[in-house]
Amino acid sequence: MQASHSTIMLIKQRLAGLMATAAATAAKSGRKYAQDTQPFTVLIEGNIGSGKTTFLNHFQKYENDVCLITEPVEKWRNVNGVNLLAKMYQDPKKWAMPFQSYVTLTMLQAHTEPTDKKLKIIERSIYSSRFCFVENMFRNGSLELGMYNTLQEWYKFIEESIHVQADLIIYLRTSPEVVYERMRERARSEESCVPLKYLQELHELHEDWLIHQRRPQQCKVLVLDADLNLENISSEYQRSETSIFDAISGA
Ligand code: DCM
Ligand code: MG
Repeated sequence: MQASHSTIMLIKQRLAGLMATAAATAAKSGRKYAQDTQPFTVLIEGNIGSGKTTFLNHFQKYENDVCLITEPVEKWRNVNGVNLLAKMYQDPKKWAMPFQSYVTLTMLQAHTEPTDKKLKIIERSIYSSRFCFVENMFRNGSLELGMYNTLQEWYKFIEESIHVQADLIIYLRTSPEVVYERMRERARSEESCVPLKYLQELHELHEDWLIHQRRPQQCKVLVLDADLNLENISSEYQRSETSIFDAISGA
């Protein structure tokens, strides 16, 4: 009980600290926090098990020129000894809110982390949290209206005061049935309770945002067929590499 409360307080304090710095910077200069600090940035989006981490690993060979930021799952699994990812799946009504607050903090750290590389590739973003995961958690009752509204107020404030660089989104598009099988094969212990229905809902929200454009659009979207297995996906990887390098040279 004590540990839960102090973890939630710690997350709130850290997020508030970052926001205070951002607000002070924006107010003083009329500019957003982290503005003009970021290189050409690619966001890798897709359902759970769509192959985002594998995709990022493909770019390891360019590590001298590319800043690769994998999704901070390890941070979510260990917030000073507390596994927030597991708690969120075990007791979503209690833990979805602190979990998504912490995801927001860690994604902002990824978006604003300085680098001298000329390309940054990030696994997921604050946008997929907002448009897909948080939306879904509200719809399925894990987030109450007051919690959801609080997160929306944070997103609004972040939008006004923090620069989130996004030059290209690569959408690893999959079928829910395919990623369900992959998720079960990967067998991440926290996800053992995730049903196919959850992946279908997340799929529809990704489609609404990245295909049907029912959400604000951040930048150009490149859609890859990520149902393909590892042996057959190399031509899709090649296509994305070409798009990234073309976009950078045209930028
Ligand atoms: N996740 C979540 N909310 C977010 C981002 C991620 O609930 N805003 C969850 C989904 C997965 C895990 O975190 O269980 C990340 O795994 P993956 O990278 O395979 O999608
Ligand atoms: Mg991953």
